Amino acid sequence: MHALRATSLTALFATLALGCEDRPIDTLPLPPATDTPTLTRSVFLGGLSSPWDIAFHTDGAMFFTEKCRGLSVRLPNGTGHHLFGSAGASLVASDFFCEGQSGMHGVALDPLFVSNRRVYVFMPSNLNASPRTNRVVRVTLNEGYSAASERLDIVTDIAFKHVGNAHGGSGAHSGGRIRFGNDGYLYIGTGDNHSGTIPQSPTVLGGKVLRVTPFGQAAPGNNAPAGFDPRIYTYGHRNVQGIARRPSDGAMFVAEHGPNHSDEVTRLVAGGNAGWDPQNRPGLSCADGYCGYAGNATTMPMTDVTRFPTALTPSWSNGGASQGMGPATFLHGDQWRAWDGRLAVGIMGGQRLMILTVNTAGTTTDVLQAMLTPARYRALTQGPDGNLYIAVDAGEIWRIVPSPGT
Ligand SMILES: [Ca+2]
Repeated sequence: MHALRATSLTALFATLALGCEDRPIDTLPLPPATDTPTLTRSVFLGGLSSPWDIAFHTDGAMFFTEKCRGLSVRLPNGTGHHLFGSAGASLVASDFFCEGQSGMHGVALDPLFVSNRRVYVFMPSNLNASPRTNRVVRVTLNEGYSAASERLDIVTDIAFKHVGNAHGGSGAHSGGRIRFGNDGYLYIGTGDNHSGTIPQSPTVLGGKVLRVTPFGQAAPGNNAPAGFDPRIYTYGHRNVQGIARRPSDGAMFVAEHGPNHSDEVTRLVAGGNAGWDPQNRPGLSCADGYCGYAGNATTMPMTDVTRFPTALTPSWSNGGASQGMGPATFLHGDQWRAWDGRLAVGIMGGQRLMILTVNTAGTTTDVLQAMLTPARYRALTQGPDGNLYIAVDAGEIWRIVPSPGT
């Protein structure tokens, strides 16, 4: 198991409003500065290789994925086990591989984990040789968290970028975050694979949010348009790497990073089109049929309301250069003080944490920047202790403890 390191420092925060030039800032008053939490950061787990996602059981067991290694668990007593994935795991997946951006990504615990011990991961597989696919795979753990068994692949046909093209190597834009909703269904974010036609395709499971039962069947009420795969909940996405469930009302939001502009947060509505359509069109002819990088926020928008007038309106767009928006989670509990109920969003290229206030209608009304240590923020998950756990690409999982401001 990885060595644990425990360093600590106090992080400072600024209430810097950012990036809201495309919408009026707020009807909600900003909280008094003294109600802003002070955050203390420590390195909870180090020595990891590209950690990608984090999930907790209520007993404090922390599951985490590493892109090329697979699924592991860290127990509250500090011991751990490599459960599923590469050689050395309790359950080896010989079809699992990592390539380019892809590898073992999202992890989620079954809502009934306490009784059924089921854990779900998102990963590429070569069981289908050409094209290879991304899958959502379920395994079952023993009581001691030391062994995984009973693999069941619940979704086997999520689009994977099998070969490179003019826009990047194979494995790009797989999406990969998975989260259960309050409704008990699993939400699966997928990516466009640098394909012009996938996001609006009614049948190819890339550039989508899927919503399925724990056995992978289409969830009732997905409201996909006629002719669509019934597992599709929303479509027209670029690369869904953040999914957040709002505890107060169960609303689901996604965070996506834009091509070279327009990172977006979007509240999901069943059957909705998020408006990304990077295919050739009159006046544009793009290498390999993908125009995702051929334009700007006007000519190749992340939400194209000219082509799709009823597209889902983003909750928030940064309105400028993309800074690599990735994971997102709602902070909840009194310990977060004025940030209770706000959406934390991790920025990878921009190497910071953003704190968004999202009203009940789903609109972002103010944006703060948390002045934490710069890093590529890959995963955000609140633990059962009420603290925020952050995976960063540099190979660490941080614990962020809020305390009253001064
Ligand atoms: Ca959009």
